[in-house]
Amino acid sequence: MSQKPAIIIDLLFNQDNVRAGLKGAFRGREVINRADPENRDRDLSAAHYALLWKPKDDLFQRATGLKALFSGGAGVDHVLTLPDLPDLPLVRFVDPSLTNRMSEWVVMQCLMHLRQHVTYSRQHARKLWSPLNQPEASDLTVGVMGMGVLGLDSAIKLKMMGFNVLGWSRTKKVVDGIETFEASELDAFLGKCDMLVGLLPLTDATTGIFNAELFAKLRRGGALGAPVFINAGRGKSQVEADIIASIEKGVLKGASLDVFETEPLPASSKLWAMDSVLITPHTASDSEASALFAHVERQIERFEAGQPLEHLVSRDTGY
Ligand code: NDP
Ligand code: OXD
Repeated sequence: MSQKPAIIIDLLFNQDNVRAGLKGAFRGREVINRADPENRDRDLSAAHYALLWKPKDDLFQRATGLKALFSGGAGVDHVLTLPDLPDLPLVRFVDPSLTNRMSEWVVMQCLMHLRQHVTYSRQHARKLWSPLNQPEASDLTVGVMGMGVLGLDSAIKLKMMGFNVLGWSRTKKVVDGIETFEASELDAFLGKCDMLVGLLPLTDATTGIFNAELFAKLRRGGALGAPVFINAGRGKSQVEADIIASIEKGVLKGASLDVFETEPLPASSKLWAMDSVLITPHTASDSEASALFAHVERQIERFEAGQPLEHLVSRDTGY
């Protein structure tokens, strides 16, 4: 049987995970992992597919026979801004393994703020036994900005935990038990939120959207005293100077941030030292290599069978 067209793997991921995931993946197909030294000068011109996350600069000059591209993550801002990006179908990563991990992170962050965990861990360090006022999840409203694959699942799981949940997205959604708002209803949505969760893709429209003006529109006087901001979408959607100033002024009570304007977050950032800020290193939801390869394999099978690709990115909306 002749080999199926080759796939290039150009992922700036942990290579132990990539190599382990590649064992048994893409059966009958030549796999060119660009991280392997023996592939450094390899001819890439016959490959039909490329799976990429922050690829090497020369990918598109050398891989001239590509028919479809696959993002190593759910977000595609890093692909759409690549120089020499060919005009090919681009599929992003959608998989329960990614969705579940993100919802775990979001629910955990909301609970950490609800249960005053930030203050308790400081008290712990000082051996201080000092119970605080304890509101219930149902006393708080969490608004999710971005009701796509990840935002919707997080919203449903937050609802299950007892929070009142609202959703905001570009186009109106209908979700049982969750009040939803479309883009033009942003102010009405913000005015009801005690916690704001960002799960937006990075596009022109969402760059810098989480700023002082937006934070000032969140509901005040809720069960936590002031609103909390939680972001795992993209760092360039937030204005970090405004997060810092809003916390200092009491406009925000605190924040949980997984993504940053510059990653890794520079040691000089004031965010590191803020008591009410929880920081994770862009790990809210990692792409699991074996799940990613299985997803890409499924999409390639569809493509080669003449069926439409799923989870296609729109060049018009940028996500
Ligand atoms: P989706 O494309 O499924 O959802 C995006 C959502 O954002 C949609 O509801 C969309 O609205 C909404 N949206 C986009 N632009 C606007 C806008 N201008 N105004 C209002 N709403 C808007 O993406 P996912 O849920 O799969 O992923 C979301 C993002 O999460 C990714 O793009 C990535 O940046 C980030 N991410 C972060 C990870 C991490 O570890 N920190 C891991 C994985 C992803 P509509 O429904 O109307 O189209
Ligand atoms: C993604 C990410 O977009 O991990 O999947 O940020």
